[in-house]
Amino acid sequence: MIHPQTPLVLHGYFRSSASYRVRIALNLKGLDYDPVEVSLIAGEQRSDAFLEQNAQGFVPMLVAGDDVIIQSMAIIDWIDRSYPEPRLIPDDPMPRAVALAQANVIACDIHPLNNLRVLKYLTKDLGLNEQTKDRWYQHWIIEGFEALEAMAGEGRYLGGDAPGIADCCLVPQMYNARRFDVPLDAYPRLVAIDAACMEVDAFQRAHPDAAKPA
Ligand SMILES: N[C@@H](CCC(=O)N[C@@H](CS)C(=O)NCC(=O)O)C(=O)O
Repeated sequence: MIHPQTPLVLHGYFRSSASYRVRIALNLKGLDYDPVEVSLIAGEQRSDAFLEQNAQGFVPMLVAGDDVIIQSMAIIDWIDRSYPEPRLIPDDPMPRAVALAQANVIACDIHPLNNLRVLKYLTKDLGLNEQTKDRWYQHWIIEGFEALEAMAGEGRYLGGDAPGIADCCLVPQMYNARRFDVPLDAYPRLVAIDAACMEVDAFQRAHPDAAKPA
């Protein structure tokens, strides 16, 4: 178990949904951390200093004492193993598989197709206009949300009675969906779960509007 006093520093960007997931997880655990804003717009994730710690050049990156952890799902798993209460990823094999499958619909099958470098490639390298790029963006959310709506259980949260790793992924993805005008009427379970999460202080404090530097 990690020492409770180990300082945690989260390198992220207020609007990055992968960073948003980790902010939620840290807040749900009641952990204090120092946020370091990495401006993706200014390209700070590509600076030599950042690449030295994170060869992939992505946010989020969590620094815990002398350790550097990258990839939001690995970071949430590390947090969950280091600070076990409340659990974000169940221990039992079947609930664990369900939670990770729900989370991965977003983390593996929606988000990577829509992140900044993909959108830049579509517009700058392949010459897509803004309207076509937005259609691309919406398409992958709609396809993923159709599946996730069917996979959502009866609980207040995707995690059941308490928020879990899939809720950490859902709320930022809903934020992105709204930013890109994806109609959400077809996903009443996801809308209700998102609303339930947003009643929880840990989710409210992680919102991009709260994380945005002054
Ligand atoms: N699979 C990674 C994805 C991280 C990712 O895509 N981060 C985006 C922001 S949400 C980023 O840093 N983009 C920088 C870029 O595309 O240059 C994770 O879950 O951490």
